[in-house]
Amino acid sequence: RQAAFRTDLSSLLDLVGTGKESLSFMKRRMRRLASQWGTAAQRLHAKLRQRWREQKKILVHVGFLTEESGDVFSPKVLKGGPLGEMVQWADILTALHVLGHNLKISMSVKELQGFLGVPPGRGSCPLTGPLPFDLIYTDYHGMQQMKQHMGLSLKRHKCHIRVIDTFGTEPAYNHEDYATLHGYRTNWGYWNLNSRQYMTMFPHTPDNSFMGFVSEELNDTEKSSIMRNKVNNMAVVYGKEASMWKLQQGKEGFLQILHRYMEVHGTVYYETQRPPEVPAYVKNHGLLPQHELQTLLRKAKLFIGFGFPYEGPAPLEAIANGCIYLQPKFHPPHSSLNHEFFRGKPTSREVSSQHPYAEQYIGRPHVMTVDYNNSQEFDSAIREIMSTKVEPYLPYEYTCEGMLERVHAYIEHQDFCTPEAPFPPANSSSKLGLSSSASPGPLFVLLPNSSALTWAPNANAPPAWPPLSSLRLLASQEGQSCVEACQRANLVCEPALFRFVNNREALRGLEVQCEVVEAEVNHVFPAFSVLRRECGLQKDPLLYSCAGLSPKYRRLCPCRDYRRGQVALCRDCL
Ligand code: U2F
Repeated sequence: RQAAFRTDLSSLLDLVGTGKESLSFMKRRMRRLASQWGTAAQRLHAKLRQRWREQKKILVHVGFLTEESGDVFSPKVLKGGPLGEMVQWADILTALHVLGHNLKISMSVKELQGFLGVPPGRGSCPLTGPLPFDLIYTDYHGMQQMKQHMGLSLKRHKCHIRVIDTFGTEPAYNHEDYATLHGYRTNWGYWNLNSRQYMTMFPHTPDNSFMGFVSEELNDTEKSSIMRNKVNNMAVVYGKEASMWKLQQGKEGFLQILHRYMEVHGTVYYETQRPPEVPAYVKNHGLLPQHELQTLLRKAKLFIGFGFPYEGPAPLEAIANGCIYLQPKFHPPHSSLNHEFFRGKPTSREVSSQHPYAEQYIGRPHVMTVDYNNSQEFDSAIREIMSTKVEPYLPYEYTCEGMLERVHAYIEHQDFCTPEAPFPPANSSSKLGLSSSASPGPLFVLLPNSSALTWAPNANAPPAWPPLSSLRLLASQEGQSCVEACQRANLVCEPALFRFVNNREALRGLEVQCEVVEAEVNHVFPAFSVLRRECGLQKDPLLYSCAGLSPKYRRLCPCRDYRRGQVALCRDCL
């Protein structure tokens, strides 16, 4: 069956169910954004020009909202607890519905068992027949539940699973044996998935797929009205829970400086009295419903973060409503090695500020990232913000159309069930060699004015997504990851293309001197050591890692181009 775009959300709203604050929050959000989704659907429909899209059977099992996982989120919805995850799930559900797929939603283990057709009880009766779904979207809690209740059949079906994973999982942590041997085991598990099956909230490591969420998009009339009505000395603090305000105490600090120039507003949850962490001069509105927060942001000039929460949706909403987002730079960066919040998360990613996406992908004039301990720097940032005019801005990838486009592309092109052929094929490498006269053409061609090598696909290359035409091969510096090496060249690391550069031809193309070439299970391979003239290829495709780095090695990096405002997709990816 063909999938037809849907512009009406009523059947989705019926599916979501009732009885919990989290569900009501998600439904309010769906209703509020319904017309934006409708417009986005029409635009994408026109862009895809009647392309055939198969209607997929999709199960969405929201593990963290099940009673069986303790559901700590729902009771906190109206009390300042995390809402980012609910924002994202609401948007994922809406995107899948709008794209026209056949959706089932489960929020309890019982429903999960019902949909999968496994008898109630634990693991004893695994699913015997085929999986009744093409795709299952879940989270880490859901994975655990499926393991308990599907038994061994989970292994057979896991290529159909997508794990929504806010902060991301790096390959070294995902690979069970490797994690166990090398100290990368965490409580979140080591599921041996293809790392692209983990889908994140922001484009963190490209080893994972960037799923994202949406923010409201404004038309030109709304934008100019917002710009006319901005109050230059009005600031809103990022922090709906009183504990987030503690971060500014003790340092006689930046809040005082801010207060010298601006009227400070907050949306901190409270029961009866003002929380002691919130100074008396702050105008606290209490936790607001999303649409009222938007109204407040439309007036405010500054949205200011204190360092926590990390990487939430609110800064994007603020920037989309014409605020400048001011945030602390982290020196040294926070990570699972040095910060409680990230400890035990399956990633070594270094978080350079409260919101690295805002810092790196948006930047000035919309985002200012400064050292809060330097009062002079802070002071001048505030004054600059008050005198700078900015337009509301929303990166395309966070619009409804951008999210639909990306999710559509993943559903069409990501296939983790068909085994990928190694390349070059085991017995034909001599035919494909650079120097071979029998070769239909060189595998790698030097790009003019660049140190990158570009792939000249030849007849023997198997199809890939992203397509080979997007591949640029780079060598990183020692101690540099492929994430960074590609970024430096205005490209992005593409794990799906590692298999094309994990070979001697690639080393030869880069004119690497290798005395030995060995294949090993090591998450920084393919790589080479200049000093020791040693070259290493990757033995286990599950360990292809953009994030990996080692001071001893320069890495072979499969980089690719990307669309402006849609980093998940290359130019020819749609
Ligand atoms: C992040 O979770 P948070 O929920 O703390 O993220 P925020 O950016 O604060 O806000 C999420 C939503 O809360 C809404 C706002 C955002 O869409 O519109 N909101 C509101 O409705 N009323 C208000 O008064 C204030 C905000 C992140 F998303 C999670 O993944 C992390 O677990 C968490 C911890 O780092 O941070």
